[in-house]
Amino acid sequence: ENGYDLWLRYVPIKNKSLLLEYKKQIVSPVVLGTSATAAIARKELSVALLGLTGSSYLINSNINTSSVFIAGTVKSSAVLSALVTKEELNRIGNEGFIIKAKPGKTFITGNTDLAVLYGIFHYLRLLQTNQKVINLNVISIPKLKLRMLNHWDNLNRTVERGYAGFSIWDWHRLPTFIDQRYIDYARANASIGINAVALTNVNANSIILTPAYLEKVKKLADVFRPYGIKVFLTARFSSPIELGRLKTADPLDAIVQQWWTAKANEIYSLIPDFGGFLVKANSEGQPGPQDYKRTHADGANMLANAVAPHKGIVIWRAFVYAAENPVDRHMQANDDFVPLDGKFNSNVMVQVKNGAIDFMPREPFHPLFGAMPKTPLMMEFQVTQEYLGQATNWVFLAPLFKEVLDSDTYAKGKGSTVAKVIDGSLDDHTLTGMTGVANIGNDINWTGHPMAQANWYALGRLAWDYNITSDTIADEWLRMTFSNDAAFVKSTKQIMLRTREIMVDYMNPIGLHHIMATGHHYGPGPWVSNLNRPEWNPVYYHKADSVGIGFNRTASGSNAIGQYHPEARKQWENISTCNEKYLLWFHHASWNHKMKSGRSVWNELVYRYYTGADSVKWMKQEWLKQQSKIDAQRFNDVSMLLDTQLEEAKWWRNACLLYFQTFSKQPIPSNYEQPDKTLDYYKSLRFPFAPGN
Ligand code: BDP
Repeated sequence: ENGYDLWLRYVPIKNKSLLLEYKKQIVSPVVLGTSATAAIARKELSVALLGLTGSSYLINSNINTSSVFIAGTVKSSAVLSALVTKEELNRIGNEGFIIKAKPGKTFITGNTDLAVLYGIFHYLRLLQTNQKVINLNVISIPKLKLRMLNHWDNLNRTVERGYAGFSIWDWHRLPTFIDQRYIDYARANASIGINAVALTNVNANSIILTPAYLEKVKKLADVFRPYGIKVFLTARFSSPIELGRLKTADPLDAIVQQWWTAKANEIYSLIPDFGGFLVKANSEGQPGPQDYKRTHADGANMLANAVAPHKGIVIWRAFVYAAENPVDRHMQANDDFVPLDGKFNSNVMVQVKNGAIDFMPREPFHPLFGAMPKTPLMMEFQVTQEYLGQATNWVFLAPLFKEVLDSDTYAKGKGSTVAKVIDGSLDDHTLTGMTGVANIGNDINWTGHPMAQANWYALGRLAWDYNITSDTIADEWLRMTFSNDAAFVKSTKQIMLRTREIMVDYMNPIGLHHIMATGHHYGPGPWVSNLNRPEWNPVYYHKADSVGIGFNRTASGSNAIGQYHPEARKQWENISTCNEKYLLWFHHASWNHKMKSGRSVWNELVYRYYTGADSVKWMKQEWLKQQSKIDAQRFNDVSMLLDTQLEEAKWWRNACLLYFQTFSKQPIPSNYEQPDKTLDYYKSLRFPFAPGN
């Protein structure tokens, strides 16, 4: 197997008694409805049942006397509407679904055909993961409205921070040629509830807004629509100048406003359900309203006005930092955005990265969560592994996502978690959402590393319901993607659940961050100090010197910690009680500062870097035991990548320790295998064609 089928493989069910049970439950299956979505649901069910049971099923569109498996909207049949209460129907909204089963009867229903499709995917997941389906009483409602992927795909098909080949959007052959891959992509997203995609890079190219490209976008939107997926585009703020030949892109200029209104009307005439614009402005050289001395709110509201008549929204990113903020880049988003709380139009969401720096292996939650109660905030996670080993390292991201979502902002007292900020419940917002920067490319297995598919899957599952545990997500995904073999699932799940901590240990232990190499971000570069802007240099972040290491962000330092609510701060502000996972994030600790383990900071770093790298050996050993359990191709792919991962873990370990040792002046204790190369060797490494740059 090459991985193309993702978690939708539908292989024969081996457990004979379960198979018998399933066959009894599924007789003369019916999926009611005449829409394209209902037709997709029928097709999915027939493909899945053939694969899973080995028998071919005709999926009816009408109920007959032998039908015991009935799916459809409540409006489509009295049998279904009798099953649910008015209250339930109100509660489930447009996308939630209900599944009820008792021996010999199964019903799947909701208010829309899309909800029914989601219900069918849920039901198929139960079969794929070999669960009992005789008695079911499921009500499943998405916790977030927008469950999104952001593709950082360029029009020339390179993918910024993409490690799985080139973009799956074949702009050259669109609009006429519809690649089967678009359909398979939409289907995979629908299976996990993803309902929105931004097709283009946030570092936007205005060409996407030209008529020729909008025709292409329309075709993609047409493919995605029956799968419940809305299309968004990234809007380059200077487009009125570049495309409209205007002299300015000032958001308060009436001609500029008219230009955007006309552009929005043009887009909606082609794509009536267009989602709206995603915007990166005044960040890393991108144009924006500040170029005209206007605020982010001025910029966002201008675009929001243009899409509002069509019910579109604007997603405005809070990832901003400028060279003029020398003290601490950590603070700039709050400095810029908190004063704007309450100034954004009602169809604007502000999209915030999970942490204040940049998708590091571990960051404390972003202080904007809990600081803008009047503004709906959208979560931005990075599914593509820019800073987490790119396409060679196996890391399961659900634990990272959940760590952030479960963090308590204390904005309205204990229990004001980040999850409650983004689901709108804390501050009473109806626009809610979560996005992941996609890890998808045209590699045959979609995501480069076969195990990285799990991160796409996890993003979708958690956007639907952030209460699902990492364990459950890994379990489901492994069973569907590889095998239901109990021993395989148990061992491989154990690996998955540990991967993130292992990676933190060999890359960024005890709160280190942003110490990667320049540009491509591949591998370690803690020594880098020669880049133009101070906050691009790793030395700015670790601040190692003869006394110690770490960034003092407490009141005696940059006081970035002051951007958090006092109760939240408590876990970090005192060096002797600080949660050690974040020690060097918030403190400049002396080399001899004593950790809870009894080790000094230096010895703790040594211990973590070595334990992390050694744990990759353990991952490999455990993986090798799975050889007989799965197909040879994917087994071998993962084995080879684990060899690379081990080499890279040692590289991180040796390079970082040798470099930090020049400040600590302390030895790597002799019981550890000593680095076999010099610091100069690590510094001399160059990767001119590293991907994703
Ligand atoms: C950084 C990436 C850069 C992105 C930027 C962003 O290195 O390629 O453009 O974030 O999110 O992580 O805008």
